[in-house]
Amino acid sequence: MTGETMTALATATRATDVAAPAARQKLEFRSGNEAAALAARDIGFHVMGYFPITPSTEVAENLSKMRAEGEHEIVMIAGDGEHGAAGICYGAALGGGRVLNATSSQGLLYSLEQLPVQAGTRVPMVLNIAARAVSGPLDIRGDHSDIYYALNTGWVILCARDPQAVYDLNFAAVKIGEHRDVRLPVLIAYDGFFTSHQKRRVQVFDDLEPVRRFLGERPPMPTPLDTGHPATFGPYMNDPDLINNKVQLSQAMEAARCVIPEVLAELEVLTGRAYPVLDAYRMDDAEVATVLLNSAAETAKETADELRVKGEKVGVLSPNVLRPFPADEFRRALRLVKAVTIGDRADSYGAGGGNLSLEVRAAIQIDPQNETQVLSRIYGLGGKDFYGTDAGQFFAQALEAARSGRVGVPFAYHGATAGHPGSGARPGLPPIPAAEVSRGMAKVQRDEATGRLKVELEPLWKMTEMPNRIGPGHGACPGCGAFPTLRQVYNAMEGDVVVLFQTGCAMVVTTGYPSTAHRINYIHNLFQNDAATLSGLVEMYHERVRRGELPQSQDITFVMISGDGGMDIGMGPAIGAANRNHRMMILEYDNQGYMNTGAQLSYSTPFGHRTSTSEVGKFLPGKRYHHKDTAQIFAACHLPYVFTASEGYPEDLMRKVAKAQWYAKNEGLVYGKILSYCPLNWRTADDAAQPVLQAAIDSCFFPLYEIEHGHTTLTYDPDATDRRHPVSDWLKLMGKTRHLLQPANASIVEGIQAETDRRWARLKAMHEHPIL
Ligand SMILES: Cc1ncc(C[n+]2csc(CCOP(=O)(O)OP(=O)(O)O)c2C)c(N)n1
Ligand code: SF4
Ligand SMILES: [Mg+2]
Repeated sequence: MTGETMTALATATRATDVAAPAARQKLEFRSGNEAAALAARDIGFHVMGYFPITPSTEVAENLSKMRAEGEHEIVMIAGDGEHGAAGICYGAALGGGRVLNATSSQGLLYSLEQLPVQAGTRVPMVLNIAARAVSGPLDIRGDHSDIYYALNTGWVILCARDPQAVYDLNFAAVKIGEHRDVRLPVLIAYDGFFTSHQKRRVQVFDDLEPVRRFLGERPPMPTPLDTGHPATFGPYMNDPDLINNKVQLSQAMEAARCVIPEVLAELEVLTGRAYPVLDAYRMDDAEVATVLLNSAAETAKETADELRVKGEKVGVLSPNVLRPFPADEFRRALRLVKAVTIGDRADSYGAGGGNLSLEVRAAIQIDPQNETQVLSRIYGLGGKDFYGTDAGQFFAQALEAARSGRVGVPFAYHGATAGHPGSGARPGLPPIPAAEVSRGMAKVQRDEATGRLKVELEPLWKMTEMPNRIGPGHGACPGCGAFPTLRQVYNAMEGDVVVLFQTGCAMVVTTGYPSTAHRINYIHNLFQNDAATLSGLVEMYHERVRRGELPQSQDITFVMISGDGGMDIGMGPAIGAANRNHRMMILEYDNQGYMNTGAQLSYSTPFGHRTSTSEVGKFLPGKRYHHKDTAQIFAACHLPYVFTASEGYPEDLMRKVAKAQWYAKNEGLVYGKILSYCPLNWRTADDAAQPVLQAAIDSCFFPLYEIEHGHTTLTYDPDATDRRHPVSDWLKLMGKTRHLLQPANASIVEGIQAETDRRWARLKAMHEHPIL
């Protein structure tokens, strides 16, 4: 190492151990998500509102595990979607306690409208973002397209480049947001997967006393819980006042500009780690620089070291604070820099650069002495790795600009490829013509006496000849019930079918680009809005047929396939579509959890069941409330047809699907809930679907019935066949419920039994009643 290199390293302002810390700490090996959860535990938030989404889900999962072991007392509330979760957080924060959330990507976008409300009413809380690409197309890996959407919301935004920073900055976030001059919510952005999942050494507080002193109590703020001082939170406000409200928000952000360095300095005393507002690495004498956010900056630092050894005067700038934007710091840092490449992990399409690039350019533009040449590059989208060689190219381009005094290409995408022009789509199975799958497996007739439909089904063995509208080769787990379910659904359907799959296992494992297992037209949209999407398509179809633009003979059936989770987050639009009674089917395969994201609780998860967000331990016995009765919710929309079914009863299921298709074509919206096996997360054997589903049905936990024009009919009655068993016979078959058989959890089993009996008795009464 040269003398120059050593000096430069010593003056680097990277977050490193800089002083003996005031708080005792211990070394752990943790990921960014674990670090966020540990920080939450150590801060002792009152409430967490959340909704699972990769890659931030582990924050809630880790906290659920810790809660089960009694390591914290945070009240954890799973929202019905991120919009709901953000609302939970806002309400809880208005209540005067400390509040936490964690999300990513579409989750942030789905909650986005809540963010300015919270900033505008000045209600602090902390939101961790494991940054991930925004749809579409759907990509679960990391870039910064989500956090850039939050730039204009009025939240303070801190950037955590590694798990240690995630841990440390959570403490800073609480204190900054609650400062009397700031009173703003704070977002901490760290890179999805690169930081959220990669384990690093993390110093964790071993003595919370100094931490408590650092944080202090949450200062009192106006709250609707103070009934002695009634106040109006969120009044209707027009001109001339709204602009003044925004001035105050702007002033709060300016105050944060002063408060943040103070808090970070206190944090440094506490932890021994420094977080300058703008992290400047080897910038003292740098003539060329690159500007990057978060983990990519750490990669570039290593490249800068290598270039320094070769005598190039290069450095790296990377903000630890994105809002308020450190414009002064950038101006100072770039004053003597001849050329800089600014990398954005998200584009601001049509603006000639991503937000970081635009803002740095704006910052230096007002400095008359600044002559820095700027190159804007978009890199690393959708989780594309950023290696030292990429950083090397950024430096090389800036070095060239510095030498020549001109920028050849001011704006470009870095790392995009032309693909394989002319190679065409990879051949898969050919599309399946309607005639090939219209073999009359189910004949539907209306019974004129009752007005109900009767279905005559071909024997099951004949069904095996039916070509499947889903090709083989999808990536589901062995034993997965989603695909036998879909096979049965398709077997009973005739003609052209257009499907919309909501996000979930069945979607993810069938459409990994550039392949698809779907041999018919398939759509995917965000599952918080899919029913609305399909309803739009249905209406366009009928209108174009009416106008003679499409042939009536085509006669398409429109089917939405959802998981039970999709019927949580997508419930509102589904009810909307049901109330409008579009001619379409909504079929839910219910595997009792959000399986695609790692088995978190859904509202359909039964009481007491273990999921990764309703953990089991000394202090938590699984999910705390009963499963949602989605079929009855849709029944209350007075649809022509509602049914429940299970892949374990194929004939019953196919009969109902045939009826459903008839109603969806002729009358309006149909909803069906189908119990579907998930060996991975039910913790059962791959080949045990039959006994487990049978036990769920025989215990009356999952009754099989249909509601035709408001008339309820049980299609299988375990009482009548003397097959009824207690729910415990079903619970003992699954790993996720085995804990319920311990004597300590007897009251939960009694609770499940009582609720099952109550719902069953109600259904039976409806079945027997001539009107219901
Ligand atoms: C707005 C938004 N929030 C969260 C997610 C993450 N997510 C993808 S699939 C899924 C769960 C789906 O559960 P379910 O509908 O039951 O289908 P399953 O995975 O069980 O088949 C979640 C939470 C997302 N894609 N978008
Ligand atoms: S996790 Fe469950 S639902 Fe998802 S593919 Fe595996 S078995 Fe099927
Ligand atoms: Mg599910």
